Amino acid sequence: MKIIAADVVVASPDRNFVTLKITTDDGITGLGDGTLNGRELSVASYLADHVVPLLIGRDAHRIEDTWQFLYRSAYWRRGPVTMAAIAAVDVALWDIKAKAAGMPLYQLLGGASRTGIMAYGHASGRDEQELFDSIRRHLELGYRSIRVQTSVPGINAVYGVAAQPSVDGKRYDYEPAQRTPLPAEEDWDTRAYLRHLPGVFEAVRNEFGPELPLLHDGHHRMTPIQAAKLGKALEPYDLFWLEDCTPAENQDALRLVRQHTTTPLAIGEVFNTVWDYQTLIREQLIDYVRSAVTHTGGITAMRKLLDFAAQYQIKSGIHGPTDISPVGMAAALHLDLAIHNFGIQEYMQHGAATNEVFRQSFTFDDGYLHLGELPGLGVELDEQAAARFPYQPAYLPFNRLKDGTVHDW
Ligand code: KDG
Ligand code: MG
Repeated sequence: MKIIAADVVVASPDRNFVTLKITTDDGITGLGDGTLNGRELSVASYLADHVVPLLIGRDAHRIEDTWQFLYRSAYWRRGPVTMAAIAAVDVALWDIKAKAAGMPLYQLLGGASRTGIMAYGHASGRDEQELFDSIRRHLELGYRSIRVQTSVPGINAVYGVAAQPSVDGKRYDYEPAQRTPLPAEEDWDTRAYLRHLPGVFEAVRNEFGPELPLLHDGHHRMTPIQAAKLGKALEPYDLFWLEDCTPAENQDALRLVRQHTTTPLAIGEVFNTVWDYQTLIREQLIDYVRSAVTHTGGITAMRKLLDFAAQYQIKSGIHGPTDISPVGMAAALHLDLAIHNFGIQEYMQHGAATNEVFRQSFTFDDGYLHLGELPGLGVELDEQAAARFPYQPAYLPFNRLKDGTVHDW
């Protein structure tokens, strides 16, 4: 089965997405997601200028060989742009192989290990009342596990709070990228955040009881000792996880956090290979792997990463914000269903325009996502609809401290 065409489709329904469509000589097509928030065109160029010419004429069935060829033959390894491009090819080839087999993709990964995929949603509020209302709304929507993000007195714009006004006036849910010519500037004060957050979780536990799984994203803003302090302070509220408590380019940093707290730790949405986790997994410094299929070299690489994690009782928590397209989301769900060490799946719902461009077949009910039985990934791209939403420049925001110093966002 030879690859005869590979087309890069960049579309911006509610936000920018980069999609690769591979076509084979027997008429089967496959889709892959290569969206990298705020840097979409770099992946589009990497694919169109450097990868597509290499794909034409290759055997579409040789997924592992194609992965190794793209990873090793570039000489320049790793990095988010490269790994998103490889992911787009890899997922499209798995889609094709599963369609050729006439099976949903998870069947080729070993079949279902569970009946549904537990998902968490994002509740947030500028104050307690708004946060409680948001949690109730998410429970009504069917979520049974909830991420809690809150405004902090003294900080104007905090990551993850949907109701905060956005500079472009077009924010939906908490989507952080904004269609502005320059990145929006936000402010940050770690000590104010550390003082405020434990009280918020105490109030949420008092209101919603002990059973509801609660998650929180620290979004890389603390030093290791600050993260350790927060983990300890949150222990009475029994979090499902504390995510990205400190930037983890330096994996050793997590050793310090781990020594001080039993709050479960999740990390890795900005990582792109198994090497980023080498110390974290081998020394059991984390509990959940947060990588996205889209940013980590696709299903082929994620399967190996999660199998490595499984040996250390570390589970999956695959990244699933709105900047992962429905194609990348479906790829995550097929893995979630098949692997043994599944933990939880992040699920932010896409907007109406995105769902018009990408026809997805998975469903969500009573806290669980379900894949249908369609062959392949189960997602179709409507290219005519996509053409109505041309690319629009958009940036993630960045942070400054009160004294003007640039801080992690
Ligand atoms: O593009 C950046 C987002 O994907 C990120 O801010 C989302 O932290 C995130 C999460 O946990 O979903
Ligand atoms: Mg996160």
